[in-house]
Amino acid sequence: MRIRTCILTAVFSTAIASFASADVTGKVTLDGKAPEMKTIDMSGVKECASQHPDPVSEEVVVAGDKGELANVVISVKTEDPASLGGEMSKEEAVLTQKACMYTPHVLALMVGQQMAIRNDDPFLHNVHSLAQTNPAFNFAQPNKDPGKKVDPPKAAEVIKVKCDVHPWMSAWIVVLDNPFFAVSGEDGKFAIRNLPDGDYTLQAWQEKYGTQEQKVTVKDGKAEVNFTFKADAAMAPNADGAKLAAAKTIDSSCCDTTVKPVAVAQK
Ligand SMILES: [Cu+2]
Repeated sequence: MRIRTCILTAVFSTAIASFASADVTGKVTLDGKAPEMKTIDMSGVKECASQHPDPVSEEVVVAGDKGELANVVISVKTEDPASLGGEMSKEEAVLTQKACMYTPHVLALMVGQQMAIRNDDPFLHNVHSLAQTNPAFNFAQPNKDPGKKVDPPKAAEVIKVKCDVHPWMSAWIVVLDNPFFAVSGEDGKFAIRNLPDGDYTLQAWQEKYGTQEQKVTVKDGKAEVNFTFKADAAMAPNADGAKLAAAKTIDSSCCDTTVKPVAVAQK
Protein backbone atom coordinates (compact mmCIF):
# COMPACT_ATOMS: atom_id res chain seq x y z
CA MET A 1 0.00 0.00 0.00
CA ARG A 2 2.78 2.35 0.93
CA ILE A 3 4.61 1.57 -2.27
CA ARG A 4 1.48 2.23 -4.28
CA THR A 5 1.00 5.59 -2.58
CA CYS A 6 4.57 6.53 -3.35
CA ILE A 7 4.13 5.66 -7.01
CA LEU A 8 0.93 7.63 -7.23
CA THR A 9 2.59 10.59 -5.58
CA ALA A 10 5.49 10.40 -7.97
CA VAL A 11 3.22 10.25 -11.00
CA PHE A 12 1.16 13.14 -9.70
CA SER A 13 4.24 15.27 -9.05
CA THR A 14 5.56 14.60 -12.53
CA ALA A 15 2.24 15.58 -14.04
CA ILE A 16 2.22 18.82 -12.08
CA ALA A 17 5.79 19.61 -13.03
CA SER A 18 5.19 19.10 -16.70
CA PHE A 19 2.37 21.62 -16.68
CA ALA A 20 3.78 24.10 -14.21
CA SER A 21 4.95 27.44 -15.39
CA ALA A 22 6.61 30.08 -13.36
CA ASP A 23 7.01 33.70 -12.85
CA VAL A 24 10.71 34.38 -12.79
CA THR A 25 11.14 37.40 -10.61
CA GLY A 26 14.12 39.32 -9.44
CA LYS A 27 15.85 42.60 -9.11
CA VAL A 28 18.65 44.34 -10.93
CA THR A 29 21.03 46.34 -8.79
CA LEU A 30 23.86 48.70 -9.51
CA ASP A 31 26.78 48.08 -7.16
CA GLY A 32 28.45 51.38 -6.29
CA LYS A 33 27.80 55.01 -7.01
CA ALA A 34 25.90 55.51 -10.21
CA PRO A 35 27.81 57.51 -12.81
CA GLU A 36 26.60 61.05 -13.04
CA MET A 37 24.31 61.59 -15.97
CA LYS A 38 24.74 64.69 -18.08
CA THR A 39 21.98 67.24 -17.90
CA ILE A 40 20.35 67.63 -21.27
CA ASP A 41 20.49 71.14 -22.63
CA MET A 42 17.20 71.88 -24.34
CA SER A 43 17.54 75.63 -23.97
CA GLY A 44 17.90 76.16 -27.71
CA VAL A 45 14.56 74.55 -28.44
CA LYS A 46 11.83 76.46 -26.70
CA GLU A 47 8.98 74.00 -27.24
CA CYS A 48 11.03 71.29 -25.59
CA ALA A 49 12.52 73.31 -22.74
CA SER A 50 9.17 74.79 -21.80
CA GLN A 51 7.88 71.33 -20.98
CA HIS A 52 10.58 70.70 -18.40
CA PRO A 53 10.56 72.99 -15.39
CA ASP A 54 13.16 70.72 -13.80
CA PRO A 55 16.45 69.65 -15.36
CA VAL A 56 16.35 66.47 -17.39
CA SER A 57 19.22 64.00 -17.39
CA GLU A 58 20.42 61.50 -19.91
CA GLU A 59 19.14 58.00 -19.29
CA VAL A 60 22.18 55.86 -20.03
CA VAL A 61 22.14 54.67 -16.41
CA VAL A 62 18.91 55.10 -14.48
CA ALA A 63 19.42 54.00 -10.89
CA GLY A 64 17.64 54.65 -7.62
CA ASP A 65 19.16 55.64 -4.28
CA LYS A 66 19.74 52.02 -3.36
CA GLY A 67 21.09 51.04 -6.75
CA GLU A 68 17.78 49.91 -8.22
CA LEU A 69 18.68 49.70 -11.88
CA ALA A 70 15.98 50.39 -14.46
CA ASN A 71 15.83 49.74 -18.20
CA VAL A 72 17.61 46.40 -18.09
CA VAL A 73 16.19 43.80 -20.46
CA ILE A 74 16.12 40.33 -18.94
CA SER A 75 15.34 37.50 -21.31
CA VAL A 76 15.74 33.79 -21.85
CA LYS A 77 18.70 33.01 -24.03
CA THR A 78 18.17 30.05 -26.28
CA GLU A 79 19.45 28.52 -29.49
CA ASP A 80 16.00 27.14 -30.17
CA PRO A 81 13.29 29.70 -29.44
CA ALA A 82 10.51 27.47 -30.75
CA SER A 83 11.29 24.86 -28.10
CA LEU A 84 10.35 27.30 -25.36
CA GLY A 85 6.75 27.61 -26.47
CA GLY A 86 4.86 30.57 -25.11
CA GLU A 87 2.90 33.15 -27.00
CA MET A 88 3.89 36.45 -28.45
CA SER A 89 2.11 39.39 -26.90
CA LYS A 90 -0.77 40.65 -29.01
CA GLU A 91 -0.23 44.11 -27.64
CA GLU A 92 1.31 46.72 -29.82
CA ALA A 93 4.71 47.84 -28.59
CA VAL A 94 4.68 51.63 -28.64
CA LEU A 95 7.57 54.04 -28.55
CA THR A 96 6.34 57.52 -27.60
CA GLN A 97 7.91 60.91 -28.22
CA LYS A 98 6.82 63.14 -25.39
CA ALA A 99 8.31 66.40 -24.21
CA CYS A 100 11.27 65.74 -26.48
CA MET A 101 12.18 62.47 -24.80
CA TYR A 102 11.40 58.86 -25.68
CA THR A 103 9.14 56.80 -23.48
CA PRO A 104 10.04 54.17 -22.65
CA HIS A 105 13.76 54.66 -23.01
CA VAL A 106 14.13 50.93 -23.59
CA LEU A 107 11.33 49.15 -25.43
CA ALA A 108 11.44 45.35 -25.57
CA LEU A 109 9.32 43.31 -27.93
CA MET A 110 9.33 40.01 -29.74
CA VAL A 111 10.10 39.25 -33.36
CA GLY A 112 6.84 39.65 -35.27
CA GLN A 113 5.13 41.78 -32.63
CA GLN A 114 3.14 44.82 -33.70
CA MET A 115 4.97 48.10 -33.19
CA ALA A 116 4.06 51.77 -33.52
CA ILE A 117 5.69 55.15 -32.99
CA ARG A 118 3.61 57.78 -31.22
CA ASN A 119 4.07 61.52 -31.02
CA ASP A 120 2.52 63.29 -28.05
CA ASP A 121 4.15 66.59 -28.96
CA PRO A 122 2.39 69.02 -31.30
CA PHE A 123 5.58 69.60 -33.26
CA LEU A 124 8.13 67.82 -35.39
CA HIS A 125 10.18 64.80 -34.42
CA ASN A 126 12.01 62.57 -36.86
CA VAL A 127 12.34 59.07 -35.56
CA HIS A 128 15.29 57.21 -36.99
CA SER A 129 16.03 53.57 -36.25
CA LEU A 130 19.57 52.42 -36.81
CA ALA A 131 18.57 48.81 -37.32
CA GLN A 132 21.02 46.68 -39.23
CA THR A 133 19.37 43.31 -39.31
CA ASN A 134 15.81 44.57 -39.42
CA PRO A 135 14.52 47.05 -41.97
CA ALA A 136 15.41 50.47 -40.59
CA PHE A 137 12.82 53.19 -40.41
CA ASN A 138 13.31 56.92 -40.65
CA PHE A 139 10.36 59.27 -40.89
CA ALA A 140 9.06 62.60 -39.69
CA GLN A 141 6.10 63.06 -37.41
CA PRO A 142 5.30 66.76 -37.69
CA ASN A 143 2.41 66.75 -35.29
CA LYS A 144 0.64 64.75 -32.64
CA ASP A 145 0.12 61.19 -33.79
CA PRO A 146 -1.54 58.43 -31.77
CA GLY A 147 0.72 55.86 -33.37
CA LYS A 148 2.20 55.26 -36.79
CA LYS A 149 2.63 51.57 -37.44
CA VAL A 150 6.03 50.31 -38.45
CA ASP A 151 6.81 46.85 -39.75
CA PRO A 152 7.07 44.24 -37.02
CA PRO A 153 10.71 43.31 -36.50
CA LYS A 154 11.87 40.22 -38.34
CA ALA A 155 14.90 39.27 -36.28
CA ALA A 156 16.32 39.62 -32.82
CA GLU A 157 18.40 42.76 -32.58
CA VAL A 158 19.31 45.61 -30.27
CA ILE A 159 18.34 48.73 -32.18
CA LYS A 160 19.41 52.25 -31.39
CA VAL A 161 16.80 54.92 -32.07
CA LYS A 162 17.43 58.63 -32.35
CA CYS A 163 15.67 61.81 -33.35
CA ASP A 164 17.19 63.78 -36.20
CA VAL A 165 15.67 67.01 -34.90
CA HIS A 166 16.67 66.79 -31.24
CA PRO A 167 20.13 65.24 -30.90
CA TRP A 168 19.70 64.29 -27.24
CA MET A 169 16.75 62.02 -27.93
CA SER A 170 17.84 58.43 -27.62
CA ALA A 171 16.07 55.13 -27.12
CA TRP A 172 16.61 51.44 -27.64
CA ILE A 173 14.34 48.86 -29.20
CA VAL A 174 15.36 45.41 -28.03
CA VAL A 175 13.91 42.63 -30.16
CA LEU A 176 13.86 39.18 -28.62
CA ASP A 177 13.37 35.85 -30.35
CA ASN A 178 11.06 34.43 -27.66
CA PRO A 179 8.27 35.80 -25.47
CA PHE A 180 10.04 35.32 -22.16
CA PHE A 181 11.48 38.71 -21.32
CA ALA A 182 10.94 41.75 -19.12
CA VAL A 183 12.40 45.20 -18.57
CA SER A 184 13.38 46.23 -15.06
CA GLY A 185 11.38 49.08 -13.60
CA GLU A 186 12.56 52.03 -11.55
CA ASP A 187 12.56 49.74 -8.51
CA GLY A 188 14.95 47.45 -10.37
CA LYS A 189 12.42 44.66 -10.31
CA PHE A 190 11.29 42.48 -13.16
CA ALA A 191 9.00 39.52 -13.73
CA ILE A 192 9.04 37.11 -16.63
CA ARG A 193 5.67 35.42 -16.76
CA ASN A 194 4.67 31.84 -17.44
CA LEU A 195 8.01 30.29 -18.16
CA PRO A 196 7.61 26.50 -18.07
CA ASP A 197 9.59 24.57 -15.49
CA GLY A 198 13.09 23.76 -16.63
CA ASP A 199 16.69 24.90 -16.70
CA TYR A 200 17.44 28.14 -18.50
CA THR A 201 20.07 30.75 -19.14
CA LEU A 202 18.86 34.26 -18.50
CA GLN A 203 20.60 37.25 -20.03
CA ALA A 204 20.40 40.79 -18.73
CA TRP A 205 21.28 43.63 -21.10
CA GLN A 206 22.00 47.20 -20.10
CA GLU A 207 23.02 49.81 -22.63
CA LYS A 208 26.21 50.87 -20.89
CA TYR A 209 27.21 47.76 -19.01
CA GLY A 210 26.47 45.18 -21.66
CA THR A 211 25.22 41.67 -21.10
CA GLN A 212 25.37 39.30 -18.17
CA GLU A 213 24.15 35.74 -18.00
CA GLN A 214 22.95 33.50 -15.23
CA LYS A 215 21.61 29.97 -15.05
CA VAL A 216 18.26 29.48 -13.44
CA THR A 217 16.14 26.48 -12.62
CA VAL A 218 12.45 27.14 -12.78
CA LYS A 219 10.62 24.75 -10.53
CA ASP A 220 7.17 24.47 -9.02
CA GLY A 221 5.98 27.72 -10.46
CA LYS A 222 8.70 30.04 -9.23
CA ALA A 223 12.24 31.14 -9.60
CA GLU A 224 14.17 34.15 -8.44
CA VAL A 225 17.21 35.64 -10.09
CA ASN A 226 19.01 38.84 -9.22
CA PHE A 227 21.54 40.65 -11.36
CA THR A 228 24.19 43.09 -10.22
CA PHE A 229 26.14 45.44 -12.46
CA LYS A 230 29.26 47.25 -11.27
CA ALA A 231 28.67 50.98 -11.31
CA ASP A 232 32.25 51.88 -12.17
CA ALA A 233 32.53 49.42 -15.04
CA ALA A 234 33.55 50.98 -18.30
CA MET A 235 31.30 51.15 -21.27
CA ALA A 236 30.83 47.54 -22.32
CA PRO A 237 33.46 46.48 -24.82
CA ASN A 238 32.85 43.56 -27.13
CA ALA A 239 31.84 41.38 -24.24
CA ASP A 240 33.26 37.90 -24.61
CA GLY A 241 30.69 35.49 -25.83
CA ALA A 242 27.87 37.80 -24.95
CA LYS A 243 25.01 37.45 -27.31
CA LEU A 244 21.60 38.90 -26.97
CA ALA A 245 19.39 36.31 -28.53
CA ALA A 246 20.50 36.14 -32.14
CA ALA A 247 21.35 39.79 -32.23
CA LYS A 248 24.14 41.11 -34.35
CA THR A 249 26.64 43.69 -33.35
CA ILE A 250 25.62 47.21 -34.13
CA ASP A 251 28.27 49.21 -35.84
CA SER A 252 29.51 51.65 -33.25
CA SER A 253 29.66 54.37 -35.88
CA CYS A 254 25.89 54.53 -35.59
CA CYS A 255 26.00 56.01 -32.13
CA ASP A 256 27.10 59.02 -30.29
CA THR A 257 29.86 58.87 -27.75
CA THR A 258 27.66 58.73 -24.71
CA VAL A 259 25.78 55.60 -25.65
CA LYS A 260 27.25 52.53 -27.20
CA PRO A 261 25.37 49.38 -28.01
CA VAL A 262 26.27 46.17 -26.33
CA ALA A 263 28.66 44.20 -28.39
CA VAL A 264 27.45 40.78 -29.22
CA ALA A 265 29.35 37.83 -30.50
CA GLN A 266 28.53 36.43 -33.85
CA LYS A 267 27.44 32.86 -34.19
CU1 LIG B 1 12.65 64.97 -31.62
